[in-house]
Amino acid sequence: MGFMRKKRFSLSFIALVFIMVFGMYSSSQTSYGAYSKAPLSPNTPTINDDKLTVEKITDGLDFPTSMAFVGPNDILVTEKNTGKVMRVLNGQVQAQPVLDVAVATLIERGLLGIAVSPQPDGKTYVFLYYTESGNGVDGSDEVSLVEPLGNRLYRYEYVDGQLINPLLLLDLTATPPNGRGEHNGGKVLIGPDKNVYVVVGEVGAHRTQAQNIEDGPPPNGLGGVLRITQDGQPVPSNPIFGDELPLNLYYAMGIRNSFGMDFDPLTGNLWDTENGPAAGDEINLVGPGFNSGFALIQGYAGDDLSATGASADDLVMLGDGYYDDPKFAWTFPIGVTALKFLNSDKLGSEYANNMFVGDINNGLLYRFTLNGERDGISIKNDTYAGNTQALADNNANDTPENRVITFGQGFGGITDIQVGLGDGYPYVLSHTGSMFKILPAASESAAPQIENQPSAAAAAAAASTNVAQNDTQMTGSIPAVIIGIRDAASYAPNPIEISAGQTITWFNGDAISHTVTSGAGGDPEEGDLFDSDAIIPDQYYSLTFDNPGSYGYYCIYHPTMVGEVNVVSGTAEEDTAEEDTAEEDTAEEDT
Ligand SMILES: [Ca+2]
Ligand SMILES: [Ca+2]
Ligand SMILES: [Ca+2]
Repeated sequence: MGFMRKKRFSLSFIALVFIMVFGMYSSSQTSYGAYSKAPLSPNTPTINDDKLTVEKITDGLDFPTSMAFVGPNDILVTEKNTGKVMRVLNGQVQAQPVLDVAVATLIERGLLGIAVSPQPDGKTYVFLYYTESGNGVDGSDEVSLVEPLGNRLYRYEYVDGQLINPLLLLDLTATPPNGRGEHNGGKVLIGPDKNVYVVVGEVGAHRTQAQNIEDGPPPNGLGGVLRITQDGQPVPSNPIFGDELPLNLYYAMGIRNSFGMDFDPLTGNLWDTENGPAAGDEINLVGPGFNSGFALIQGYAGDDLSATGASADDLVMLGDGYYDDPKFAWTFPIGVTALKFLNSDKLGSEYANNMFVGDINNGLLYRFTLNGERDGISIKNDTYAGNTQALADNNANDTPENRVITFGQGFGGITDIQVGLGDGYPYVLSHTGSMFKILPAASESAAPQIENQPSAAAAAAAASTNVAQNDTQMTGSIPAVIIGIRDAASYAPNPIEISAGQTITWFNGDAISHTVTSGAGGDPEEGDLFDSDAIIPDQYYSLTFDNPGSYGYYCIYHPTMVGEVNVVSGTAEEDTAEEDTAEEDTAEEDT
């Protein structure tokens, strides 16, 4: 999973860097599908509880990654690629940024994390984590190969609507052995102990003892949750893994990458989400000394999803390190992101202190309930609909199981979830630039109307237009259905036999996003002829085939899903011998 704007451009760029500089490393895990993100639903996002509704706060942000409240209806938002901290005040994105830093932007690099900490003396500290540009220019790593300065944590003071007096607290390498700008982590939290917690991934395949490589170099600060004081010092009581820098900064290690963590408001326990490669997205209970198992174990150790044959005994245990299995795992990738406990009962007592989790591939919002001891996840209670029995193993090992834990959908890929200061409602941030709030359907919103927000009537009209577009797409079109991860039975019918000039419309009937992408996984020409990008659940994708031939296709998220379209000469049309043999109908992108 990840954050990339222009998939093909960046991928070819990365490939070039790879060949020039890093030829000794394998690229076998490079699948550009890992960077595809869910679009917004053509209609409004929805919650699977009729008592609740979704209100749009704004759609005026540019790839927002994290947010933090500085007051009621007053939110600071980080933008990944501009390096700007924007202020959303009463639903209005303020014209001038609160801060504008220079960021490296390739793939998952950028301005990634923010945390706010009011001080006893009345000051407000704001902590920012970002990949700092090497030459003061945003995106120079993508455009002109300028090496970033590092993944850095700064402390600022928030004074009169500006962030001033930057103090560098942490300086981690952003240079990836594999040449890709991935796995920089980024979430920042203030703990119940007032210390600063930041999560960082393995930054493009660094391999040290923090990635459980026994004979590897010592940990270099990557691949874990780091904990420091608000002045940037090691926490005095911290020799969890060891007492020398940078080992004494680690609170947890063995983490491939993460886009979400939060403290349980009832117990003070830290929880995180972690991203598997092709399998094994996780939710973890992160105690001091937690070793999540990467790069030897991802998902449940017993499942051996990484096919290493490793057990917990094979991991590198420094100091008081310990291994624990995830408390929940997905066998199929969803691109898990934000994690937040709802520390209010404003949605109803059944949701108080539930854990909410987002994803980037599907635009889904998940809800989890904890067990009585709050040291595990328990999906047995009667507030879930559907087959909870299939989730008694706390393992979503087939896509339909995802429906049980899905709380809402249509948000576009989710990058952050926070609870409103003052109103106690969950706020959801989407890479698409939108911010939403979830609230009781009958309740009046405290936020004032936004001038540039379409009226309810206009929104309804837009929705009906979308329906009409879909109907038009369907007219005269050959219907097909995306079933799920079922090898050659993933798409039905399969193969599809049509005549040149005919259009196929695929409907995604599964619980998660899939794609219709030409070629096959690992094929260097994958996606060259056509690529739907993420088709979210219950949405359509149409494609007209003008030229005869046999076209293999697959899902970039789940390359075992394969299908074929066989196009025979139509009576009405000649083969036009165009270079492109397929023409995409991108109606759903118009919204
Ligand atoms: Ca900037
Ligand atoms: Ca793990
Ligand atoms: Ca299961």
